[in-house]
Amino acid sequence: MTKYFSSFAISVDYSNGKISGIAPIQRHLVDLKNHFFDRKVVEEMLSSGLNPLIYEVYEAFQPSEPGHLNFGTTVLNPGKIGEEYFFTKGHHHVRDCGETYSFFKGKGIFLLQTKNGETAEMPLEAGTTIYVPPGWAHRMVNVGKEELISIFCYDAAAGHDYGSIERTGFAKLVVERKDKTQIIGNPFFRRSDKKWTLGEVT
Ligand code: S6P
Ligand code: ZN
Repeated sequence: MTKYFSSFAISVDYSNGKISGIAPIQRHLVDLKNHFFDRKVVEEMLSSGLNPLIYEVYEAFQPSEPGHLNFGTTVLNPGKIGEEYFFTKGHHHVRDCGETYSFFKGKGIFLLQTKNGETAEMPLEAGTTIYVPPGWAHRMVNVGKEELISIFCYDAAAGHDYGSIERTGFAKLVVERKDKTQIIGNPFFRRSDKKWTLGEVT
């Protein structure tokens, strides 16, 4: 017999992405130390006690079974580590499913890639809605001066695979060079054994 759960409403503050009654998951630099390209800057910052808050996720979790949806907001702060703009870790879903993101504040780049090596990038601003099809890893990058804020929604049974991205990296990096935002190839993509240093970016 189908088990029905109660409906409910949440209140999102569209000025800052906070959802009342939900404690955010916080990701600081230390949580992304294996994701940023310039490991030397990461190590210098952490060893001198600098551990900025990169982003927060306010998520209304449902039972992780088919039929339910998880939804919430992501608030990605502005900033850079070396030349590379702040970003979310990025992940595949364990059980392939689609996901939507609707952006209502800030400016960014959305990065997608499949395990077969296909990639896609999309510019983000208030009003942009992204559809992430099943099979595509996804990451957002904040290239603006204010928070990049979005609402997401995905299958509650999807699960998250962060390990694949941690091992391979993203195929594309988003950096500021010569006062310009640039999307460049990651020369160490799929080279998790390699010690990254910024001087080696080509
Ligand atoms: C979950 C959905 C978002 C992200 C959030 C942070 O499938 O994509 O809730 O969790 O945007 O990104 P990440 O890569 O750290 O989970
Ligand atoms: Zn996702």
